[in-house]
Amino acid sequence: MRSRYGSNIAFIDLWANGMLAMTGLFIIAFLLIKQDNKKTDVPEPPIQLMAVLTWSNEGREAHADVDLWVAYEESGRETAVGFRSPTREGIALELDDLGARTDSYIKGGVQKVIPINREVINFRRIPAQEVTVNAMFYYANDANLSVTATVEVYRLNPFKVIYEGSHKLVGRGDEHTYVRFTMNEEGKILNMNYRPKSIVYAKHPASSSTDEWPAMHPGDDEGPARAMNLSPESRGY
Ligand SMILES: [Ca+2]
Repeated sequence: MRSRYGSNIAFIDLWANGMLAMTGLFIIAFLLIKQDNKKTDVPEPPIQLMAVLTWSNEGREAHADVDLWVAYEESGRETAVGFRSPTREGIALELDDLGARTDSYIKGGVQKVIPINREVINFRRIPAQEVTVNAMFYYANDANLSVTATVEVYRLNPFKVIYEGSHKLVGRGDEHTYVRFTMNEEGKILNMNYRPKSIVYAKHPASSSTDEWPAMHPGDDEGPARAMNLSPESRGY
């Protein structure tokens, strides 16, 4: 009996130690799995919103220069992002596409054109108040040319098409409001409308800071059109 009792104690000790070892291995394996999962987590995208302008790359429209503009209000102050003020507070124009002129290159002595007319403004954050998205027909060799320009606005996390639409810009200097929208911090649309609101020709709402739209000079009270110097020569035409 005694020896049988002693043998049971030894067995229980062995079993308990085995279970302890198994539990330890399980915890280590679990931690390793968790660490591995961390490595494969999808990082938060650096871009929250994206506004995209495209226009035709065929015929005379291919040579037109159209500009994408975004304006937003925060704390009673309006700021705009476009070719004259390409980076503001985490919102940036990627490239001022001048039409075929921007995309030409020489290969083997022959001029080639990349068939893309596209401007993108990326938002690394969501402005607290209303965002306006406009396009303006800046320049074309033919003063009577009309250009159909398409604007798309995307939220990236999670992905959602906020707006997509086309409009015919009639002649140089024609500006059109595609969409105005307000989002909360989570990216939910709170309000959306299509009422026209000029960014290019708007009066400057603030007084003097050169850091505000449209990077005007102190004392200049004639609005962005003058500050932008809309003459074609200013951009090398
Ligand atoms: Ca442009």
